[in-house]
Amino acid sequence: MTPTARVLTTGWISGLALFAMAATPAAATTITIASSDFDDGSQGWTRLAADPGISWQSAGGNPGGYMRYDNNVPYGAGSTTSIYAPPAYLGNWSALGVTDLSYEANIFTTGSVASIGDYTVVISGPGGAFRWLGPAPNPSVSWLPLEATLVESAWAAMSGDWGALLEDVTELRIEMAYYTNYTPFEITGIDNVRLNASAVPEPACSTLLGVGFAVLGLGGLLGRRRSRARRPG
Ligand SMILES: [Ca+2]
Repeated sequence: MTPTARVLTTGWISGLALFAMAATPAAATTITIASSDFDDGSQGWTRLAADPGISWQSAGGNPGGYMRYDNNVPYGAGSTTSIYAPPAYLGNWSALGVTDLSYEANIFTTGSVASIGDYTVVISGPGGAFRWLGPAPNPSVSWLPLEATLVESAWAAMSGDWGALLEDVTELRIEMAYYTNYTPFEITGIDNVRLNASAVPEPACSTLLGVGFAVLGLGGLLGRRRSRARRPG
């Protein structure tokens, strides 16, 4: 191979590497860290012993199974009327790039309403505890989509520091009672919980692709050199 041909080959390799880098989209994409459709069970979500009114139901969700809260079942001391997330939802939310927690809530019956609360999510850990300030309950929409966006202004501090909390979220609970009421009591449901994050593609990926092309090109050059060396003469 002549020196000119070698320069041309190197230029071709560099061009491919540049093309690979330029072709990689820089925009963030949404990924789901954890999700629960409750179609085959409670899928790791738990409740306190003080909340026997919370149960998994195999049908009546959106669609399929869902988690149900029936306030007609007497609750015990320390009740939080909440479902608690399995470990897949927990961890360093800062490093994971968590953007929001979304779920669907249904109020099958409000019961006789004495006072009205909010849709509520609570996250806590060694760094503190914050409560999502959700909207007022809406019993007119079946399976209302809700989104607890992970910006500090959408949450109220119960203790600690927002940044410190997000580095180690050890508990996530979604409250299922929205009213203070008297008999008959409220019956509600939750389905389709998702913890979403933003994934920015690593530049290292496209760089590696470029290096890969370069290595392939170098391999080709060496191969041609060797085959030429074997020729007699
Ligand atoms: Ca479901």
